[in-house]
Amino acid sequence: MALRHFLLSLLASSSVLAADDRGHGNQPGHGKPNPSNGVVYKDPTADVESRVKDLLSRMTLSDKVSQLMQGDVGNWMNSTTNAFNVSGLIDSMASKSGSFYVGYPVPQQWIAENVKKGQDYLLHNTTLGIPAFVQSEGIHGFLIENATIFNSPIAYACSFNPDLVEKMAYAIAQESLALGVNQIFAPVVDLARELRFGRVEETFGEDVHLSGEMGYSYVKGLQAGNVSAMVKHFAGFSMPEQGLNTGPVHGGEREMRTTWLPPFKRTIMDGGAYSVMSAYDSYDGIPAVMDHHLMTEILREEWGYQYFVMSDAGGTDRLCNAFKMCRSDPIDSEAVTKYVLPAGNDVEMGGGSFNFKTIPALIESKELDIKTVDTAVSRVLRAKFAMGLFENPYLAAPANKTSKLIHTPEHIKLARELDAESIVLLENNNNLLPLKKDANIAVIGPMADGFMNYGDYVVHLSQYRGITPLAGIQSASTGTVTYAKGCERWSNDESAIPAAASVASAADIAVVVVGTWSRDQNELWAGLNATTGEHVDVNSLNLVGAQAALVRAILETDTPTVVVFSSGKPVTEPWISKKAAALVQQFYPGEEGGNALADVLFGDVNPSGKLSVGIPTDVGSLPIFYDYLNSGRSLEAGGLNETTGELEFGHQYVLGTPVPLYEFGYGKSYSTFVYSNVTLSQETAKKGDTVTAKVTVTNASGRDGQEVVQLYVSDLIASITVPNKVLKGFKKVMIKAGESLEVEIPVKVEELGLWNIKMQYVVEAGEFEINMGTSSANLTGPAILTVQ
Ligand SMILES: *[C@@H]1O[C@H](CO)[C@@H](O)[C@H](O)[C@H]1NC(C)=O
Ligand SMILES: *[C@@H]1O[C@H](CO)[C@@H](O)[C@H](O)[C@H]1NC(C)=O
Ligand SMILES: *[C@@H]1O[C@H](CO)[C@@H](O)[C@H](O)[C@H]1NC(C)=O
Ligand SMILES: *[C@@H]1O[C@H](CO)[C@@H](O)[C@H](O)[C@H]1NC(C)=O
Ligand SMILES: *[C@@H]1O[C@H](CO)[C@@H](O)[C@H](O)[C@H]1NC(C)=O
Ligand SMILES: *[C@@H]1O[C@H](CO)[C@@H](O)[C@H](O)[C@H]1NC(C)=O
Ligand SMILES: *[C@@H]1O[C@H](CO)[C@@H](O)[C@H](O)[C@H]1NC(C)=O
Ligand SMILES: *[C@@H]1O[C@H](CO)[C@@H](O)[C@H](O)[C@H]1NC(C)=O
Ligand SMILES: *[C@@H]1O[C@H](CO)[C@@H](O)[C@H](O)[C@H]1NC(C)=O
Ligand SMILES: *[C@@H]1O[C@H](CO)[C@@H](O)[C@H](O)[C@H]1NC(C)=O
Ligand SMILES: CC(=O)N[C@H]1CO[C@H](CO)[C@@H](O)[C@@H]1O
Repeated sequence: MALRHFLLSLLASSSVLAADDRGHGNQPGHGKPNPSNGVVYKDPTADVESRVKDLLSRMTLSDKVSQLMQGDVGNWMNSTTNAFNVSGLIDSMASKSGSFYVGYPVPQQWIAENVKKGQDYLLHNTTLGIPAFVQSEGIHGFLIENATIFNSPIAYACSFNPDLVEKMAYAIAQESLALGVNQIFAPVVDLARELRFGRVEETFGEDVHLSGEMGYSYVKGLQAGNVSAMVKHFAGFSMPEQGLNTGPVHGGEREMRTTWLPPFKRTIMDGGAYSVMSAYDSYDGIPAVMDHHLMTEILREEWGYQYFVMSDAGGTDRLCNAFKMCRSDPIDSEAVTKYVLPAGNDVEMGGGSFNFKTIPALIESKELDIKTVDTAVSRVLRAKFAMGLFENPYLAAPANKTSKLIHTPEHIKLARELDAESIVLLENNNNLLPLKKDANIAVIGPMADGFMNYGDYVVHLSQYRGITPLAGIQSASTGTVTYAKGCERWSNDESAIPAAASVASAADIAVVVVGTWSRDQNELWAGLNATTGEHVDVNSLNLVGAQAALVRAILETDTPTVVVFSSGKPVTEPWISKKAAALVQQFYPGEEGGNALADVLFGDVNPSGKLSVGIPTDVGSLPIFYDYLNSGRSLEAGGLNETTGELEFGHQYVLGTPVPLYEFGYGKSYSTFVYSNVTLSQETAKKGDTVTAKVTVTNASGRDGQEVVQLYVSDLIASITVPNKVLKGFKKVMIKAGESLEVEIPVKVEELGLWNIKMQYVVEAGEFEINMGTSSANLTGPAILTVQ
């Protein structure tokens, strides 16, 4: 066996022969998969490392390279006719058999059938029978027609409910697996720290801790359902220069370690994720896809991550065509491979030049060490063995069972529950909300009807399926519900506004739904208008087109008005906060969004969402995250005096404020929660201790409600500049009307550290302030913890 392996490697490593010999081990074979008799890698009782080693020793160089490039079901499935192209299958599997992508907007069974054809071929028609990762998207629902669409990550992060997120991910796994998909490109644990960036909606918001908890829960849920997670985008991706997609990110090692990496570490290491996707950007001048320090020194050597990293679509080519680090016309594939593979990016996604095809030539010319290739391949195989893919490669359900697995009543119910818990009540003057069911309601606005305002990463034509705000309100109301669009979301045309105002005037209550919009995975790239989503960045956070005029006109009627922001990121129209009777933030909904909104508006659900991202008064105040470093956010605000109409000049800013209009963690309830002071289980502690902080929360209202109790820590004196405060724990609790609850949140002292001037992680002795409360700016305390 060793000799055969040696000879085959020699053959495959000759660049001339390699072309003819591509995929030797994956060439059509004859016969069934070998029973495991004596073959270690086929023996499920053997340990993973032995199986990896054994299999690797049997692989030719081209077998190995084939594990490192992503294939695509489009090579054997015609996505308009479902015609099977057998030579396309054989061809594709010869060079790209480790994984293949199936995120096409086609009928469900086309995917199931063609996944089966791919896995069948690998198992029965190749010598080694290595099953593939079958990959698709799923940040808020599996990307296939009629699968359950949950609300966007920026939204469900507002639920502060990790249990529901875990259930959602488990549901996504069940729906994916029903068609044989075993790997999903999610979760996204980038942080929304640059709100102009189009992909804010794909994140869990601005906060390090919340993002880590959401990512962790997502991975736990997905992988419990036997689908592997691919955590993205590693790392530091989402604060691009000028907010422009894939633009350079500025920052240093300390910021990387303090802010960007902790959510990844929590999600990847504690969550046990089987794969990671590298990011498109460069951070401090180093493209993530070739960042040896990040992917090898930190991810592998410091954290101990055992599995693989895959580039994003076309991400490797960017070294030449975006970063100008190699010749781009034609792409210098050898240069790309030499940058990427030794740095620790093991697998190349499609969408680019498949630069890894040059691996054999680079081995031959000794520019690349075979050990580097073996390491990368081992990581891929390790993930496959660890998740049980060899034992259970056919995960798809029979066609006549998929409807019991996909878009089930339980999943639809979960989507509604999660959505309702994610809605954030921003204002509720004179307790206008909840509305009476028999009120006559005028529903107004372009986001209220006619399409579903989903965020990006939904399958083509999804917008026509789901419960709109109008439909949700209609089905909950016992009164008369009228509707006027008022304007198109993309238009300046104000001509329909007066008619909408008349409709509002005739009703008891007006509900105006305005905001931003994105597009599905096809339309987004087809040049259609949108204001958020991947590669859709803005330099203003104001309402677009005639929407602001529409809101103004409705607010000028005598009808009490609820404004709903249906959006993928904060909208900055502070005047609406002052003038509207109530203001509700519903970040991009799921398919039950209209019902969830109605649940909250009519009080069937008491709102409990808290902002996963702060809302500034204006785009000019960015960044708006609450955990700014000490010395930040000096305040001497100026602005328009609303009483006198005069300008009042300040300095920070001259005519504005750096303070968010609504801070991270903010959100009202129909209940009123009163916090007692904070106590600690111990007031002095050592590094290894876990201290429990306790606060009593009283529901001083006649209505049961859920509250997200938040705990923030401030390091009072530190050897470097640290954040003024950071969220270190939260707990969502139900408190019955009139009752009090003692809420305990553990704080691990080892998590109170910082990256010191020598770039070492240390917990410094001294005093830490612990505050608990209802938002990042409304806290009780402090309790002082002295770390010895
Ligand atoms: C799919 O089939 C149609 C109809 O035969 C053909 O026009 C189209 O080019 C095919 N698509 C691909 C990607 O081969
Ligand atoms: C089938 O696949 C082969 C090999 O990839 C390709 O050359 C051919 O154009 C494909 N045929 C069709 C009809 O798409
Ligand atoms: C999706 O749902 C629609 C409407 O219920 C139905 O017409 C269509 O056949 C479904 N498609 C699949 C693939 O289930
Ligand atoms: C795979 O092998 C079987 C026989 O074992 C054969 O019938 C089948 O045609 C092969 N499939 C392909 C795509 O070559
Ligand atoms: C996951 O796979 C294991 C092992 O094959 C199996 O026992 C379990 O039932 C599977 N769970 C789901 C949800 O598919
Ligand atoms: C489902 O299909 C399988 C064949 O794939 C068949 O044996 C089974 O009886 C079918 N079940 C139902 C409920 O139709
Ligand atoms: C925006 O896109 C829609 C299609 O979704 C189109 O009907 C409309 O004309 C476009 N408007 C502008 C101004 O681009
Ligand atoms: C606005 O001006 C009035 C009258 O000078 C003053 O009493 C009030 O404090 C000002 N308001 C603010 C917010 O500065
Ligand atoms: C702080 O939150 C409580 C509810 O817990 C609320 O009653 C109070 O008005 C808030 N204070 C401020 C300044 O927002
Ligand atoms: C905190 O609460 C305890 C128990 O209710 C009380 O004894 C103590 O005085 C409170 N401390 C402060 C500073 O309010
Ligand atoms: C209806 C009800 O239970 N109301 C109670 C709400 O909570 C306050 C404060 O604890 C009590 O005083 C009310 O009786």
